[in-house]
Amino acid sequence: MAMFPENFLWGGATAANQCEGAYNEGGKGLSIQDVWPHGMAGGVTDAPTQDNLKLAGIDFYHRYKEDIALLAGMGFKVFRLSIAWSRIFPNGDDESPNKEGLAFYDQVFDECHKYGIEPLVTLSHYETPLHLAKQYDGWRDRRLVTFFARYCETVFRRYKDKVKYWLTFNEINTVLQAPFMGAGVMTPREKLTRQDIWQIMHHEFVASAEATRLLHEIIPGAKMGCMVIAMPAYPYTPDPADALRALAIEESNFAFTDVQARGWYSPRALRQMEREGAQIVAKPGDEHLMRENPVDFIAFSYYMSLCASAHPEKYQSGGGNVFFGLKNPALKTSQWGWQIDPVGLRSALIKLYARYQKPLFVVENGLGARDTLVKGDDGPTVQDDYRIRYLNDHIWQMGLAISEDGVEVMGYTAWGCIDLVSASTAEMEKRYGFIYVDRQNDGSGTLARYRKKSYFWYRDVIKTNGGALTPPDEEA
Ligand code: BGP
Repeated sequence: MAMFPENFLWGGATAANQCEGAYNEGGKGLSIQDVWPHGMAGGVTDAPTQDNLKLAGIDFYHRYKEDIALLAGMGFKVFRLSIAWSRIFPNGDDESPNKEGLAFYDQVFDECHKYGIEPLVTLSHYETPLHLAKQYDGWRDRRLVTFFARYCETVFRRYKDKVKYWLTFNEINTVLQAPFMGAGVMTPREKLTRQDIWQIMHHEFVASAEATRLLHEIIPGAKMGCMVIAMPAYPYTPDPADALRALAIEESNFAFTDVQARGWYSPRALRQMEREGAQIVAKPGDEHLMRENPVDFIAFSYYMSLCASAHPEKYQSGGGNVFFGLKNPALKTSQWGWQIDPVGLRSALIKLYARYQKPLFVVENGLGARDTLVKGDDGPTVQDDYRIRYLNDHIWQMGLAISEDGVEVMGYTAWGCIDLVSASTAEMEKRYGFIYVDRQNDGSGTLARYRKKSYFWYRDVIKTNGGALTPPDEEA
């Protein structure tokens, strides 16, 4: 059965702060990631510190040619990467852009096109310029809308012949749990009121609409996507109260896509604000701008589903990145406790498409695992059958959503297609790649790249447009 349309965009995804390194080269300013060495597990430092693996990343900044050639070797049609805002505007609020930063991405995009790879660019992937975080408390301040628009306009004009697919904010819904990571807000989460959170969201929504407006004006035919963490929530038991709890979790996620895909807050979100005593401070024209400029497609990351109950204290909790639910006894977990649920991807696709009928794009999915380098016929490699199984089963379910459920999916970019520094734990040894990078948690390693078994597997999947996938093995 042909599961995938002919022009399906197969590829992989990265983010600047997790792979580029060169944190202080080429005129780049500091981003919040440069002073956040241990991710969700730790705090912010005064200045960059040696233990921060992101400062050097995997040195993509200097090795992008080799890396893109390796990705091209798998037949990539699309490569998702982010522009580090602080490479273009070192402080975020500068009047004019940094030429060296602009030139760097020109080279990267040219290199992609050399192999017929379309770049898919995230404008803001957890890397708010540090100055904006310190000086303005990040997206709490309305002025960031102006700074972001200036940045967007600059990169749209510069790359108008090179980039057709764009995303505004990576996993915009993380702002609920992690406003520092998601929105560069320095005020600790516990000190923020619900009013603050709604206001931060509103600023990002306005900025997203303005970015979409600018994109359509500057690059006719280009497509803008929003990007959320999709996480289907299952009721822990058939108790209707549990079902309602699960529904509430999903609705709080839809609150983001509702605004970005439809243009305004849903009646449910407006009621919730009212209940919480929150009143968004909007400018005249915000509503019009947002209603007139919804995104063209909906992109999302999918790693796991979660379970919900009206009585969570009765059950064990499960692991997760930013959102945590209850442990689902029907599922296995990754080495980091993330629940592995390929069918959940199909259900996320069905739900999002039913709600919006806009094209979807799976822009992150993958298994973070510890890999062991072994001797292969062709040099060092990793026998990562566990990763192949994970990806195979997820992609299979995505195929079913397309072929059986009629969902329109533009493409699939496997997360961390080349090993990089993890976002939540800031470590190197949580690896997602088809390509192994010799860098360890203590910072040691040669940075050499080696192709894993999954590299050749994914190459076949792409070459056969999904024909090389195998039906999920119930026993595996
Ligand atoms: C998403 C982020 C990515 C990425 C991925 C995997 O939440 O958008 O940046 O890293 O999760 O998470 P982690 O790196 O924590 O394993």
